[in-house]
Amino acid sequence: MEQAMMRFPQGFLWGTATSSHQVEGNNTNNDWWEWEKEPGHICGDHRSGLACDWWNRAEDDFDLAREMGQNAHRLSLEWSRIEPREGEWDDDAIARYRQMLAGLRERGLEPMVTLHHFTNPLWLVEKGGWETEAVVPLFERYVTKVAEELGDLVELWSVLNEPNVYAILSYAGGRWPPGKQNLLLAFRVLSNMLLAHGRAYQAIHRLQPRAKVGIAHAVRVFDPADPSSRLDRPAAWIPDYIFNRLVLIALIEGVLAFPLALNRKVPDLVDSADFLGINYYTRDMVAFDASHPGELFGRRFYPEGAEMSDGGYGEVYPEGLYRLLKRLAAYDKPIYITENGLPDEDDDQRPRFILTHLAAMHRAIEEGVPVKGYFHWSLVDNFEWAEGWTLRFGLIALNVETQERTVRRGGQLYGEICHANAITQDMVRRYAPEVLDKIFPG
Ligand code: IFM
Repeated sequence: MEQAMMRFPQGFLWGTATSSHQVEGNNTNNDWWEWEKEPGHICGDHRSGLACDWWNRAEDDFDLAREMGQNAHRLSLEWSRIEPREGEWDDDAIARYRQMLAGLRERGLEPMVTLHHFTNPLWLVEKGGWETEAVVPLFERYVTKVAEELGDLVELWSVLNEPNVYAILSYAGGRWPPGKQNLLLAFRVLSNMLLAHGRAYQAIHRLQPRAKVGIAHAVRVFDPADPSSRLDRPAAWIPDYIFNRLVLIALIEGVLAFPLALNRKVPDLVDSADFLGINYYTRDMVAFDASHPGELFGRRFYPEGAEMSDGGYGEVYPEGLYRLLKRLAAYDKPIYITENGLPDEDDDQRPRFILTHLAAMHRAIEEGVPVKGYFHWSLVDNFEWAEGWTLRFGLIALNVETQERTVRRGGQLYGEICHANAITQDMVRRYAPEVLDKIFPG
């Protein structure tokens, strides 16, 4: 008897995602490198150091990705390498990126390139970073240079990674450089990033009319603790609006909505996403709480009894991916899942996580949501920002001291799925039999 199968559309992109500072090593010329030096900033005072040594050996991991049957990879370029001093380009760095992108293509991996993933050149920080609109033409100049030099190798651009997360953690939460705690400043930073996105979108299209230019936008589910409560519902609506929707309003309608601005219309931003990339990890329950003004009166927590990933990173909630995809379908844009994954060092959850999230994505696709690709975070364990090396997201485990790699079971499963462009009953039986009935009911 033929076994039941979940097939994915032909030409579907299967990949993983990484970012420059987290994998390259020795990114000494950016704000994170400086930030890491200060005791107390990073868990265990870890440093990114050599990271995964991609500056010297990314190709070894590209080989592993190809062996797993992947046909795409999302990576980011390090602005501080390409433009180490204001207005000066490093030809060797650009050449190395050319080599990496060509290396991906040679292996049949379609690159998706991010131009800003949390780190900034030190010279930019000295000029005020993202706090003033002066950054917008500077970013546009960098993006133009990159598109001129590398555009022949790249068709998919996810210009900014998670501008909402960057603005909040760096300027309101104070946990990331420059460590500020000022919500109004965070909104200003987010506005400037969105303005920069608009200019970058136009600049890339001037040079490459057929390129697909989008974003990697972090989205979360915010559910009211009590759905019937007249206080919990708005308490959950507010973070949904600020975290999820402001960015979408900007990229679709071209409007910086309140509290970013008073509905400022920005022509460069109108319809400035050829696709929507979403980074999905988890959901928050939200209860109204008058004693939490800093969180806009919404106390956030994980549901009791929820399955949590390592270090309390978040609830494992695959249904959230389905729900968000259904919502995003309203924007009528191709969608990529530009990140999805979990920290799970011993890999006891990852196989199940992959299966249940991909099943949720499949359900959305079957119902007509135009999902074109999925990039798991991440290919290999890497430097997890303020959590240092304590959280391990890799399909491949990394021994940071020896640089030795070991493919986890989750990686083996992902490889089988990529090769088959499908999930089979047999895969579920072998990797996570406990969810067989959920994934293939009946
Ligand atoms: O490691 C990060 C990545 O840089 C951005 N998205 C979330 C990942 C896991 O926390």
